[in-house]
Amino acid sequence: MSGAETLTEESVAVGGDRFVQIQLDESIPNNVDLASDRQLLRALKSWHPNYLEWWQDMGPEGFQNSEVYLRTAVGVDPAGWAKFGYVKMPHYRWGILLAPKVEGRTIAFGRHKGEPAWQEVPGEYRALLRRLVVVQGDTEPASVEQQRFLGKIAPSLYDLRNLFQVNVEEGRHLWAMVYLLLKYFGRDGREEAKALLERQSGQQDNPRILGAFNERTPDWLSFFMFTYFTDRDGKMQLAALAESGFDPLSRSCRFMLTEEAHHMFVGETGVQRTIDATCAAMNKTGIKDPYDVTAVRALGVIDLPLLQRKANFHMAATRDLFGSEISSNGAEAFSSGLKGRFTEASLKGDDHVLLDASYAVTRVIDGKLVEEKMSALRAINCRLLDDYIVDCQGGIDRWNKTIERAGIKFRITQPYKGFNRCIGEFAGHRISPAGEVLTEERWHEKVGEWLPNEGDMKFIDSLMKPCLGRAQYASWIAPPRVGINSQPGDFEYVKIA
Ligand code: BYC
Repeated sequence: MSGAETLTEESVAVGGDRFVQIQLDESIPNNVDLASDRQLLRALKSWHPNYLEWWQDMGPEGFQNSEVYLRTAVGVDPAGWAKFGYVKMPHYRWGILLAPKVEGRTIAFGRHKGEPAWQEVPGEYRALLRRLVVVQGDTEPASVEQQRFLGKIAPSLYDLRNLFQVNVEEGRHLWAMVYLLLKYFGRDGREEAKALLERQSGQQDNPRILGAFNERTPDWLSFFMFTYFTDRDGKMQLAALAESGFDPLSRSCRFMLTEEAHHMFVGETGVQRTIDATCAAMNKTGIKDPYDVTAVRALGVIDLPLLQRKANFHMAATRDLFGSEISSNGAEAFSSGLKGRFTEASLKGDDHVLLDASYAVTRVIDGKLVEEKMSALRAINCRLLDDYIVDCQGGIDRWNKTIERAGIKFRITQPYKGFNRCIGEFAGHRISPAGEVLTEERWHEKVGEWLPNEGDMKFIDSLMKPCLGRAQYASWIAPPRVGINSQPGDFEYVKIA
């Protein structure tokens, strides 16, 4: 490689007078032979400073000079793909890692079923494929932007570290999609990669593409609900893209799923620990009635009905991320072999082409919920959503076990699929969590019981005070049962600078 194209030891301005030392080809953990791919290096060279600038401006506010105990993906060997150590976030080694190539892999579904998986972009599907990569990529920086103010109100150093772990890994997931854009989509890929750093969550003029990624994540309960429910959409979508006939996309997504598991763990255990603290405080003071909200809140913990309302909000917003239940885009993404169903390759019972297959979709017809047999192809989004709803239940069951064990009569449930939806079959209809179609008037009477109301948000806000001493936890959340990478209870997960 010529000196001009070597990206070692370069100082890059990242806005104002901030300089970050980068050694691009050496410091990026990768298994894509980056060092010998001149074109890709050149494209990354112009994108990377913009990424660092975005991270400084839109990433976690404060803490950029703090040493954080982070996991860094350094390879794809299941036995040792990551290493742990203290790192300042702007120096995190965001890498480009693809799951190992499966020799002889064929396309498992759609009209190209049985053909060899594509190693290059199939020309006839270029625009659709690029759109899928861009939508996936857009969600990653969006979530970092949504969470950027949470550090200042973290309930512990352990949680602060987990937040930053999720943030840097979402950053790496952006890299994974940018790699595909820069490597396979030429000039328009470079433009799309640039635009991924320009759209901003919640911004009026240039918002993020999908609705839920423009919502605020104003508090830690929202963060835990987001990482349990919305990162699980990430899991489902990545799993569907991991089935792709475009092999580089499949391999990227397969590796991203490895990291995604920790994000959902943060969500599940975050809610779990919130429930632990609530149940312990209620039992300690002898409060039996979970609806005695005034008494429960006076203990500095979050009442269970409020937890349910928060869960309702996040479940509905996340269900919208699956797109319309009946979608010609979805059908085309499947038929063209770009995006499969959940666990497509191992699904039994149909031909994976689905030209004659049907699928039951619930629709609202004349004010009633009616199940209709639709073309399975056009109902591909509906099916993924149904699979997602099943997948959500495991953690909810574990939360309920804790409540039950504490002897408190309360169950967290999933609201009906059509509750509070803005996209798809149920959009424009008022449907209760129990699945009744309501009048506008009735909805407004009841909505404060089903979704977080102003009083709820004020109360949560009042609890969001930083608690950043070693081994200390805010009143509303219990300590974790085990430390990250088996660290002891008083471990200093973040050395705050
Ligand atoms: N908000 O036929 P339709 C993650 C658009 S999360 C706004 O209904 P389609 C993560 C749609 O783009 C996973 N717009 O649906 C989690 C389309 O626009 P165009 C992210 C929406 O296209 C946590 C039009 O409406 N990955 O990784 O079959 C933290 C008609 O669309 C929405 C993916 O989503 C919405 N909610 O499916 C960090 C995978 N829904 O194209 C990360 C890639 C739809 O006509 N994306 N629209 O201008 C896809 O597979 C599909 O684009 C969708 C939509 C499933 C999103």
